[in-house]
Amino acid sequence: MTTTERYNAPEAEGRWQAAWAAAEVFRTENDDPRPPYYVLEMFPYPSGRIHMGHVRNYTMGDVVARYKRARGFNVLHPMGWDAFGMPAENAAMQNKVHPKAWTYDNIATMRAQLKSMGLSLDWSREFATCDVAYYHRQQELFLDFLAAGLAYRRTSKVNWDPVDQTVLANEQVIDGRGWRSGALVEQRELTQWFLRITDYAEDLLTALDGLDRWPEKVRLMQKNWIGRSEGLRVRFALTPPTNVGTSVEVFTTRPDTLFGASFLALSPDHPVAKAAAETDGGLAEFVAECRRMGTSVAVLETAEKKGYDTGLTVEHPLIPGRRLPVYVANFVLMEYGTGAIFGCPAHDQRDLEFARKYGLPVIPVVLPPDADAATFAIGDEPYVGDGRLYNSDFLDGLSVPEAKDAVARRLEGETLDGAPQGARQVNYRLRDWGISRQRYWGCPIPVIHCAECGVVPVPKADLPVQLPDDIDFDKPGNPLDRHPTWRNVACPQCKGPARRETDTMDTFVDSSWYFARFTAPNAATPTEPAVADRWLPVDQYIGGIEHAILHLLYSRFFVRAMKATGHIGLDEPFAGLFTQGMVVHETYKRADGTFASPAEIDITEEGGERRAVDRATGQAVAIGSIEKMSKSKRNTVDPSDIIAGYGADTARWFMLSDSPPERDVIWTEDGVAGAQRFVQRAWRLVAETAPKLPPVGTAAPAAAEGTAFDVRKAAHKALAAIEDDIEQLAFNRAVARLHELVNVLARAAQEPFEVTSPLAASLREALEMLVQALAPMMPHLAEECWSALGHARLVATQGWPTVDRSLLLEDVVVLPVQVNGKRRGEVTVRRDAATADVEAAALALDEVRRHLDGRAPKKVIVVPQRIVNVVG
Ligand code: ANZ
Ligand code: ZN
Repeated sequence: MTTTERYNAPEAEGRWQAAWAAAEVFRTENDDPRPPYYVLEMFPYPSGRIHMGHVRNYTMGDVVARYKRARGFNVLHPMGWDAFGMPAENAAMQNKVHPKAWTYDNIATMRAQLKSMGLSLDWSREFATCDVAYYHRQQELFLDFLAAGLAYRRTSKVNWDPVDQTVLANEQVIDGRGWRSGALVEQRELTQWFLRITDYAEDLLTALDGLDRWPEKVRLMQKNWIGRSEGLRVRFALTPPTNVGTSVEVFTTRPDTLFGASFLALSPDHPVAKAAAETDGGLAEFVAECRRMGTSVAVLETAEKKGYDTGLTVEHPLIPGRRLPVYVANFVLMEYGTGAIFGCPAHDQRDLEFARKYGLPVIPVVLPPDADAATFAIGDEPYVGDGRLYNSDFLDGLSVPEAKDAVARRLEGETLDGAPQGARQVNYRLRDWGISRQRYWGCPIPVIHCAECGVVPVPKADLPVQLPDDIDFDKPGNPLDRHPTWRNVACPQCKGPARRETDTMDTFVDSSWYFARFTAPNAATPTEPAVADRWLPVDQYIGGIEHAILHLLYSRFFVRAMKATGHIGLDEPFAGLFTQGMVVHETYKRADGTFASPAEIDITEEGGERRAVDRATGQAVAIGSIEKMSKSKRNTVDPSDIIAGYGADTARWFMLSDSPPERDVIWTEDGVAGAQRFVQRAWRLVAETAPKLPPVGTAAPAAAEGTAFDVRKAAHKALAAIEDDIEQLAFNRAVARLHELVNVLARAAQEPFEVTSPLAASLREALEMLVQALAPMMPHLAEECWSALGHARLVATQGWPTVDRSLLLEDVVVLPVQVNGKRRGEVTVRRDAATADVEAAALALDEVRRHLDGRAPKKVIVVPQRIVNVVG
């Protein structure tokens, strides 16, 4: 027996990566006639180094890409960099390095790391969103959106991060603090650029139903984010009319509770509140206090409900002579509905808190199913369930939906100031997308402000508006604002002195269309529409659940806006979406409370108990909970260390093997060692068996028997199952089947056999199938094995083997045998056995012979694969 050398992964991997690159195996042509398949992983932010989350994400995508390529698709699998954003500026401020240099250096490092993973990417399509060539086309898109009315400018209250000195989106404010700086967020009035995503609110919502290859969870999150609600606008007459207006309009989703109304509440920013504050110092003070507190949803939900009685009153629209007090309240948002509400304390939590605080009436009007109208009362909790209306005049006895409809119909018929008093309305929680950022490292918004002409778009011929390189970060704030020459320009229209817009775009804009740009990365327009339409939607998009809302929603909006402006012909960017779980690891804590990294400790195991010590000091270290890998917990493992030590295939295999891809995977040393053992085991099997096999191209025996047959069956069965597994992204199941197959083949290969034997030919077929099935997951090992099996061409260019379905059937069947209609025994025969053989086997049974009393049967009827009937 030959002794085989251990597989030297680090050496072999570099060699195969070079071979793939030289053969340009992963380069994709747009005019390739094969059917297109687009697989994409969310592109990385170039933070400095790749982490295990990247390894997991990109390994999954790569398995799909390699598999689909083998299945005959023209696969697009590109990579790029989400390269604008704050960290580059922070690095500039802290380390005096230019954001551009910092970013491109990081990209170079991370590109090399990704290449060391052996990903089957078309690197010729690579770009970074900070490349001038990319943001040039983004500026073109912006101008088209502007011309189409999809981009506009207005003043709005913004969340201002006083530390980062920038505007934050609502979702970047977490518990009232900036998501990055952690600073308490302030409210400011600023003129901002917006994209009109709300135009598509209904479409973005209803189209979710068609995204049947998206996780249900993500669709639900998007649905809630869009937040559609059906309600009624109701106008209340101010009585007596005042100089601040004659009526106040509210938006309600519960018009059925109108008879339980006990007050009106206005947002501090409501025009009536503002007008009233002019003559009421106390109110002015209250409004100012609300401003300081902010309006992020989180703040509003946790803050104490507070109000100020304006002294104004309105008339109840359904109860003549009933007046309700008008408050200004801190929990009413100006940006939602009409910025005013009626409060029904019996059936709404906030209203109840408010009523208890200010001594307002609590009148229940919906009676729970089993409650008694005479005794039912509201305590600390409002009643928000279903029931029948009572205390409600013409609504009494109606169900909640019936009552809603009845109130709507009644108020639609009434008029106030010459207009209907009520109007049904659909409302969305979704707001237009504020894209202005007061930052340097982003895509400049291509407009010029002229005192004479107003906002003037930069003519397309003058694009790109390039970021200046000579900037200083000595002061906080936007360096573009302080730039002496960049900012001052001639107005494109009147040629007079004007100034550039110094806001740059939210980096979510950059990531909202990169998938389209990959289809024609060098086009002189944002897209080549026909090419984009051929590739898109992305067949399989893979990324983290943290992008379930914003990135995906913005991309869905962008594709619609690009369609409206002629850049693309479809509505949805991603047909299939998969959100992978996280990579988690144990944490280690020293006695002084600091965390130790896995590399700094040694673990020993005694009697099933694991102990950790600090390698440097020998001190005991506590083994803590398993958490997402993070720098702060120091429980990270550097992919480069693993790749340098064990090889990329081991890292890839481990990432695929341990847990279902949607769940978290626990990174352990043992797990990695196990993956490493499998690599060597598969290599030994192939390398030791290969010299005993007949040459490449030897057909497997069609009618094999014994071990030769078992080997063929095992391989074809495994392959068929792995096809399904990969189609369903159930990579861990595919891994388990490959383990099994290696076991079966390793056992078979131990039997003595001649090179001309059926077993030898069957083993060749089975080992080739094994290697081809391994190839999407461990591509380097697969190439090494493929070559050891005598192939001159790369396995990466091989078509997927064809499963012989007949081998998937169970090979034997058990047939009952009847004599004159009574079951007398059974025979076990090959499924494809000839009728005569089945007949002979049945007649050979002792029981059958006995019941025929030694005579020959009159007739034998064989129903193939079912039954044998003997007539005596
Ligand atoms: C009266 C009422 C009675 C309400 C009741 C609820 C329960 P969604 O489903 O999110 O659309 N509301 C309306 N505009 C508001 C604003 N700008 N700021 C704060 N709250 C506002 O919620 C709609 C409900 O939220 C509306 O229905 C209104 O309160 C409140 F038993 O009107 B309701
Ligand atoms: Zn001008």
